Amino acid sequence: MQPVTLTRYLVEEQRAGRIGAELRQTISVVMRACTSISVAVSKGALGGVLGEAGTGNVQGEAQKKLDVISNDILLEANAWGGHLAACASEEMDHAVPVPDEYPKGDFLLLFDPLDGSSNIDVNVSVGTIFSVLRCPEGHRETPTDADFLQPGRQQVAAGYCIYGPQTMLVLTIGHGTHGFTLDREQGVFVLTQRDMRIPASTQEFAVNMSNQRHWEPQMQAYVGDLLAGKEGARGKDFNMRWIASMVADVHRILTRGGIFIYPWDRKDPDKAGKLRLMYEANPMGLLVEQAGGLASTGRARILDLQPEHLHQRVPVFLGSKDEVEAAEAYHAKTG
Ligand code: AHM
Ligand code: MG
Repeated sequence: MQPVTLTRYLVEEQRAGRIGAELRQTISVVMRACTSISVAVSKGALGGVLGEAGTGNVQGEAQKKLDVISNDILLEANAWGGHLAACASEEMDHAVPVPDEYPKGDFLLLFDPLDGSSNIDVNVSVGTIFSVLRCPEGHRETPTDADFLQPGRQQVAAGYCIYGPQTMLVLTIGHGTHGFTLDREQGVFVLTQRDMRIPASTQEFAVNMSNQRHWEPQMQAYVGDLLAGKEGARGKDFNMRWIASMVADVHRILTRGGIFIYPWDRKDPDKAGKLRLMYEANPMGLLVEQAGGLASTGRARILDLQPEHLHQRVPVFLGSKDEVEAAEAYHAKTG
């Protein structure tokens, strides 16, 4: 049987009436950009792309050279196609409308150009995360930050491209979550995991345990019971994995189940945690829900949150359904 390429998958989805031509083009362009980022990432020291850029982003984090390179590749690739009205990025203060010389399209694109980039210099998997929203009626010519502030359930597509031993795209257009592997010789993504499903129950969790002492009591109690294993309230042993690269941790969960947690902690007066709602939690949340899992703040569904600003942060609990529900039950208790 002929392999199903990403192009063919998207054409068939368009024929089935599940996406329009502009959204198909948007996804294709993002994937072209990700193919270029994959090449830059894989060159490493040979391409002179490792190390700090010497600049900071809007959240005051030091940017790596590859953060800046990846952001520029995505912006450039998406400027002229006529499918977008504007882009917003974790690495830029405000949304950037499509330049005036090009036609504007119906969609808004958000991205974290290189998530987990603190891992890049040690040759651990990193990735690009993206989310697509519809531009509100009548705002296409003059889109602003406010046009992006839509709940995650309104995303029309979301995905990530992981740059690991294989470069893979994991994509949803709201009809299941599917995995595509980059055939590096041909330069095409091939459908390799149709309809990824996250097992409902799990014995694996992912969290940065070094923050344990800063967590709220509910989170302490929940993880305490995971660590207590068979002898504790949960009655089973749990294993732990933490790659510190969200794409890699979520990819493992989409492949074999688990729960990924980045809670808020007392170091953060806003009680929001580290991860960004618009660039990380929403797209990953949609992918996980479309694979049968859950994505929660510990107290509410992530995809129902009304964003207040572009770079908003949010606590994240996502993955196997039964385990996210178990974590929510601990957080429902007052303490
Ligand atoms: P980044 O977008 O600046 O790379 O930060 C997000 C990353 C996630 O990929 C990962 O889950 C998390 O930060 C790791 O944080 P920590 O270093 O606190 O373990
Ligand atoms: Mg990130």
